Amino acid sequence: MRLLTPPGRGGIAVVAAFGQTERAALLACLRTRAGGAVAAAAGAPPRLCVVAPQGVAIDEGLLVDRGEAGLELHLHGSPAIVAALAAVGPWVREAVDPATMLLRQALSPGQLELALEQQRHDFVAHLAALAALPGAARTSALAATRARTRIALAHALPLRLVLVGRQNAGKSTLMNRLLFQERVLTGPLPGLTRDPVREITVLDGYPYQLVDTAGEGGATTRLDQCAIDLARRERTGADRLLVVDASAGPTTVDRALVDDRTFVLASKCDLPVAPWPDDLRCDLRVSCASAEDAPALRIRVGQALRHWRQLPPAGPVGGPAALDAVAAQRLADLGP
Ligand SMILES: Nc1nc2c(ncn2[C@@H]2O[C@H](COP(=O)(O)OP(=O)(O)OP(=O)(O)O)[C@@H](O)[C@H]2O)c(=O)[nH]1
Ligand SMILES: [Mg+2]
Repeated sequence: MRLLTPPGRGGIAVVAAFGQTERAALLACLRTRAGGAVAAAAGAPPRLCVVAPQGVAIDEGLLVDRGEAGLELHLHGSPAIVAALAAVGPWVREAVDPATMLLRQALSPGQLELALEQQRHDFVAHLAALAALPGAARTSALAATRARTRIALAHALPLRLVLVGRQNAGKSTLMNRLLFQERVLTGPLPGLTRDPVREITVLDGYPYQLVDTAGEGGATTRLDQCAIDLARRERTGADRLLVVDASAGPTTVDRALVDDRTFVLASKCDLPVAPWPDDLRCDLRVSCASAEDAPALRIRVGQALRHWRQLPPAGPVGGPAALDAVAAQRLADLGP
C-alpha cells in the first residue's frame, strides 16, 4: 500500500492499494455504516465507508476503485489516522524529500533552480559528514551550511509580511498591485479593510505571505474596534511592511508601528510629499496610483525587500542546505 499524499499534517490523506493481497488488506479495514463488509468495484462511484482497522472505527473515508491504477481510500489527513491504518499491513511510503516537494510546488524559477540543485545533495549524509569533521574544519563547514540554509529556507518558506499603517495610507492598494489583481477593497473611506486578508506571492524570486490588515485610526463603531484589534493581533511578533502616506508624512502612530523587523515604505509619492523626518528610516518610495505600473512596482518592492533581508538573488545556494524546519533543526542540533 502506498501513501499518495505527502507525509505530515494535511487536510486529507490518500492511501492506495495495488494487487489482490493489498486490496483485500485495505478492504478488511473498512465497514459500511451498517457494519457490513465493503466491496470494491472498478469504476463505481466513490463510496462512503467507516475506517476500522483492527475492528476499531477511527474515521470515515471515501473508497475509489481505479482498477489497475489502485484502490484508493481518501481519509482525513491526521497522521494518527494514517499511522493506525499503516499498523495493519506492509506499507511503502512514497519518500517525498523536501527538495522534491519544493520542485513540485515551485512558484518561481529561483525556487525551481534551488530544488534541482538540492536534489543532487543528500542533506542527511552531509550532516553526518559534518559531525565527523575535526574541530575548526567542522566549525567553518557548519557556518557555511547555516549560511546556505538561511537562504534556502527563505526560498522554501514564505515570509509572513503584515501590511500595517494608518487608515487610508494605501495598504490595500499596494497589496492589490503586488498581487496583480483587485483582491481587496480599496477607497478613500478610512477603515475600509476589516478582516486580515492573506495571499502568497513571489517577489524577486522569494515567496511571501502578504497579510493586509485594518489600518490604525479612529474607531466609531464596535466593528471598527474589532477590526483594529484583529490587525494588532496579526502584527504582533510578525515581520511588518509599514505603509506611510508620503503626502501626509509619518506621524507618531506610524513611528509606534516601527520595530527592528519593519520595512518602511512611503506610498503616494506621485502626490506632493510632506517632509520626511531624518530620524525615521525610509526603505522605499513608491506610487501605487496606476495599475499599469504594477509590474515595475513589483520588481522594485521585491528587490528592496530582498536587500532589507540581506538575501542574494534567488537561485541555487552552492551546496547542501536544509529546506524545511525538520532538517534545519537537525542542523541546529549539531551545536555551535
Ligand atoms: N495618488 C495615490 N493614491 C493612492 C495611492 N495608494 C492608494 N491611494 C488611494 O488612497 C486611498 C486609500 O487606499 P487604500 O489602499 O484603501 O488604503 P488602506 O491603507 O488600505 O486603508 P484602510 O483599509 O482604511 O486601512 C484610495 O482612494 C486609493 O486609491 C498612491 O500611491 N497614490
Ligand atoms: Mg485597506
